Formats: sequence, structure tokens, C-alpha cells
Amino acid sequence: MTDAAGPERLALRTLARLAEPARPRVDPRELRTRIVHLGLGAFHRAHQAPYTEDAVAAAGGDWGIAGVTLRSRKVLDQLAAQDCLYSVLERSNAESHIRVVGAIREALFAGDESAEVVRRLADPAVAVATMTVTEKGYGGPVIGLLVDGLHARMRADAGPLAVVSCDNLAHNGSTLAGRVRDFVEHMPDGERVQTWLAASVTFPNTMVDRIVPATTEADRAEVARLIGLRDEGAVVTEPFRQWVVQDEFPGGRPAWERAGVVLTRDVESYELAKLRMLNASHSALAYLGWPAGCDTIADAMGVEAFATVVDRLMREDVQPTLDPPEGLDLEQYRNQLLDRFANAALRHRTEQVAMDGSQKLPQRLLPTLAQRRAAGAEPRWGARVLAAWMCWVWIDRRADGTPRPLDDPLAETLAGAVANVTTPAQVVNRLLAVREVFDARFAEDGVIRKLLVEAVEQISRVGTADAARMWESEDRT
Ligand code: CS2
Repeated sequence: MTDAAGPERLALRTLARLAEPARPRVDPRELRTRIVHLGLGAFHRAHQAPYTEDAVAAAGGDWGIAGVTLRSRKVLDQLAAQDCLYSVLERSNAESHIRVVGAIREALFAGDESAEVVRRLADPAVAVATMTVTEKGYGGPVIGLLVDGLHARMRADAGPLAVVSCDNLAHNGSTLAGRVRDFVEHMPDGERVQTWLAASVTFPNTMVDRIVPATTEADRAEVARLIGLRDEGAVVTEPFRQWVVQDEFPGGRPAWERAGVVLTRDVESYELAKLRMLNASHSALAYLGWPAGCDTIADAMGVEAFATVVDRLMREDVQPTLDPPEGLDLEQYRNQLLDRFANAALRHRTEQVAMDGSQKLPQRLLPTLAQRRAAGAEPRWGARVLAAWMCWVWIDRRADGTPRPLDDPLAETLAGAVANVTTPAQVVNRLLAVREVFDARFAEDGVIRKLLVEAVEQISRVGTADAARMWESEDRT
């Protein structure tokens, strides 16, 4: 129903107006909080939440999610006014598909309601905690909040818990476990907590994959048109989704396997393949594409020389470092990724992917370079991508004058490192000296340094597009 104020809000009371295929696959009223999720961003709403709803639809259960927003009340305000219901709009070049998800049953803001968050984590009905806090979150306050919750859970004798990192980090579960243990070590009853953690809490490793751009006003308008209701919490994503999880859930879990989740012991090889193939290519398209005027990842794929860079990066530098799990064909995987990147309907912004490079590259790109060097190889394509990031840091606007957005927790350090430098060799030396990003051994590798200086020189002289064309043609000869 539309009036002057626009369509009515999506909510439990308006759900019946949705066309059948768009309705939640389970009755949200039959779910209760059994999972606590830290980091209620678009990614969680498009990934773990629909997987959980699908698992309940297929196998039964009452697995609902309490979503915790960490940085601001914004998402809470968007969701609370609509009973935490929201749409997931899948877009591909061929078609789009919309559904409303009801798996999130309550939303909390950690800033105002940390005591409530702790109470949920200590609730015996809760068996799983998941988190998406991005790479930089692992050194931040959320670890303290999680530890408070675990501590309360121990004191309440509320039973075992699985804490599942869903971020793009190699060995994300083990990394999170390490951060939690470091934190606990400094607590007065640290030893007791460590013992309890070892006996009662698991930190499964996971590989998560779904491309989820930030939602725009235009997206929300399209959602309103499609469902006839206003939805402030809508998310947009690609049709593809994948989740590989180490199956260590001492307190039980949703039957995610019924929703297509792969539960296995060997998560690591999936994680590395995804980080080094998909995420590294994404960063490549962002740092090459944005300076050349490509606003989206698909625009960057439209520049043939950039598509060549990511294809050859994966083929020549990344694939030789991978030991794929059975059933993962790297040739097929690469081609599938190239297709996914070319999804123009998604409008995934290069600027969004370019964010936080200092946190992302050590996960997705540097290990490839280091491993290739250890094997005596010259990883030219990977070095060129790293050079593109160095130019991103160094060159503060693109040819049309648009200022380059350096959105990075180390922005000050990075900008300081390249202040007043004038030559490509200086840029490379100064940035390689940033120890938060590069370890000394990597920085001292003469071959890496030579490849970087060469590519930084080329990019700064002719721009990323012509530099990529040079690499392409040089290499054909
Ligand atoms: C992207 C990822 O923003 C980025 O750095 O590379 O968010 C990417 O879209 C997801 O990992 C896909 O699963």
C-alpha cells in the first residue's frame, strides 16, 4: 500500500503482503536466540543468516540470531523498527531474485547494551557465537567484549560454545583463539579461564564467500519497488555463496549442511585458495581500476589489460602456491571468479574494496609473494599488484582530479612514509619499512624490491591502464 509518505515498513505485521517466494522460509516467531553474532553488517545478513534460516527450513530447529552491531546504532535502528526482518536481493547480469530473511530475531548495540550482549553469550540456550569484524577488528575492543561474555558463561556454567570467525583471515578460527587467549592471560583468574576455554570452547576455522557491496539508496528504492514495503535493512549480493566450516560445535549447531554448507576438517586449503585467488584479485582490480576511473569491480574487469592481470596473477603466481582440497579444480575456480567479478549488476565499488589495504594485503597477497620467492620464482604479477597499492598510497588523486580516499587504520603512518618522496625507489623503500605490514625478511628481498620499483615507476609514469597494457604486450613478446 502506497501513500504520500511512501510504502509501509517491512515488519512481522506486514509480512503477509509479500508474495509467497519472497517470504521467510521459516516463521520468525518460532525462532529464539541460540546464536549471537558480533558485527551485524551487510555480509552477515547476506551470508550466515540466510544459511541458518535455510538450515532450519530444511531440518527444523529454533535457531535464531541475536545480532550485535559494534560501531554505531545505525543498523540497530534500521532493523529494530522492522522486527529485524530484511531483504536479500540477489543480482546477476541475467536476473535478480529477492527474499526476506527472518533468522535475526533481535539486534543489540554493543555501545549501549554490552551487558545484554554478555548476558546472551552466557545464556545456556546459546550454543554458537559467530563474528564478522573485518581484518582490523582482531586487534580491537570486540575481543574484550567476547572475553567478557565467555567469562560470564564460565561463571554461569552455561555449557560449551563454538566461536566462529567469519572474516577473511588465514586460519581465522585459530587466530581468534590466539587473540582471546592473549587477552585472558592478563586477567586475575586467567589460568582458570584458560582451562575452561580449553575444555568448553572451540574456535572452528571457516572459509566464507559471498560478494556483498554496501547497500545504496538506489538499492533500497529497488527493494521497495520489488516487495511493496520500505526496507531500511536490505542487502544486495550475488547469487553465489559458499561456506566451509570446521565441524567443531560442542554445544550443537544448525543443520547447515542441509543448506549447502560444507562441514569438513580441511578448511585451511579452501581458505588459502579463496584469500589468494578471490580476495587478492579483488584488491588488484581496486588498486588498478580506481585510478583509471573504474568505479566498480565489473568496470575494472571491462578493461582488458586489468582482466589479464588478475587472470595471470591467479594462474602464474597464486595457483602454484596452492594445494587444493579434493574436489576443488583451480582452473574452474579461476574461471568462475572471473565471471563473478564481471557481474555488472552488482555495482561493487572499487573504493570499498580498496579500504584497509594495510590489513588486507598481509592476508591475501603477501604470503603468495613470499612463498613464490622461497621457491626461487619471480612473482611478477603479484609484485605489480603490490606496486599498484603502493601507488595508491603515494599518488593522492587520479587524473580527473578526484582525491584518492585513503581509508585505512594505518593511513597516517602510510601517508607519513611517502610524504615528500620523489622517486619510485624511495616509495618502495619507505613503504617496505612499515613493519606493521611487511616483515623484515620480505622487505629485504632484492628481487621483490626490483620488481616493485619497476612497476611503481611504470604506473607513476603512464597510469595503471597503460602500465597494465605494457605488461600484457611485453609479456607476449
Ligand atoms: C573484498 C571482500 O572488500 C574486500 O576486500 O575482497 O569483501 C570479498 O567481496 C569477499 O571476501 C567475498 O567473499
